[in-house]
Amino acid sequence: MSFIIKKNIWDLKASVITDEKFFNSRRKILKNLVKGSVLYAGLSSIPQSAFGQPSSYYPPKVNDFYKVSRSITEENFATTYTNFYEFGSSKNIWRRAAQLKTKPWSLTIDGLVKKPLTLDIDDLLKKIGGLEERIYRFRCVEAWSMTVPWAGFPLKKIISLVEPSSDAKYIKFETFFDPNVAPGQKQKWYPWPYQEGITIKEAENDLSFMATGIYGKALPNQNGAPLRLVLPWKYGFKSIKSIVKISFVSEKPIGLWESLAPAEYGFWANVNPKISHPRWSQASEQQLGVEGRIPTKIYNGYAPQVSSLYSDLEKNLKDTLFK
Ligand SMILES: Nc1nc2c(c(=O)[nH]1)N[C@H]1C(S)=C(S)[C@@H](COP(=O)(O)O)O[C@H]1N2
Ligand SMILES: [Mo]
Repeated sequence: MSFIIKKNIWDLKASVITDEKFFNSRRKILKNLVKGSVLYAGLSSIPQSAFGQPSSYYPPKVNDFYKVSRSITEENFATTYTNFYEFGSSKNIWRRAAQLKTKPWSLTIDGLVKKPLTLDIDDLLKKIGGLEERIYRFRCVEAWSMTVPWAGFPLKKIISLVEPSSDAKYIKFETFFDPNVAPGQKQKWYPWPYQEGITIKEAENDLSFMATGIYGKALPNQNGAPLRLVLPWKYGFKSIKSIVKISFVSEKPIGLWESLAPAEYGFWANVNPKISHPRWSQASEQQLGVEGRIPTKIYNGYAPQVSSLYSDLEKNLKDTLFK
């Protein structure tokens, strides 16, 4: 991201990728381990993971509808090559992100809703009920991509919890602000805290996902613990990390990147191989840990699920739709 990409994926050495068979057998092992620990827990208290969420949440049950025909990205790539500008502009911020305290973690859901809420993430997860796992493609605007199993719940569950009023048209999301923990936030030229927004219609789409985990475990901090958005048909910068506030609003929110460079990182940011970024092509992508490039698909391959959201826009605003 940023105005000039300082490091990019071509620096990464190609490496063996974890194929789905291997991933699934690892999952079985994990599942049995978790079952064992739940039995044991009957004697004392419920075991907690390092990230505070009960380990009995992971790995969650698989939602088979969301699978893909390409290989899962090796976990080590997805968790050590990350964009999280609060901790610096390089991809290698995972050690620094470990400083973030994610327990307790207060989340506020407010704005044009009948039932505003401020609660700890653990209490939110109790209200939500269960978690599920979905394998999604993920495409950064910088033209790298990955394929990862997210754990979490559909964003529309939050909508039904707070009951928005009819004048709520957009949802605005905000990341934490704590420059003592996140040194990137001392850089005053960024309009912190990181902010992003989508329409309520987009939020109601079944693909819109709130992630609390990845690879069958709670999210590591660098991937946006304890709660992040995942919108797999949009460029990655819309998938805001470490959320503390979700507001239902009537006006279109302006994201951090949009406010810095509106011609490069627009509101819709739907993946489109035909519309170049002003400084590079979006026609193809480099998968993390995989040699060679593959063609990028319209809406990142999710057109059947989301193109109806944009039928009006496609007629009227062809060029701005993807910016
Ligand atoms: N708060 C916050 N959220 C963020 C970012 C960020 O810098 N800060 N980077 C975005 C970008 S550009 C991408 S591509 C994805 C990367 O997610 P990942 O690091 O888990 O792959 O997070 C998005 N969410
Ligand atoms: Mo990105």
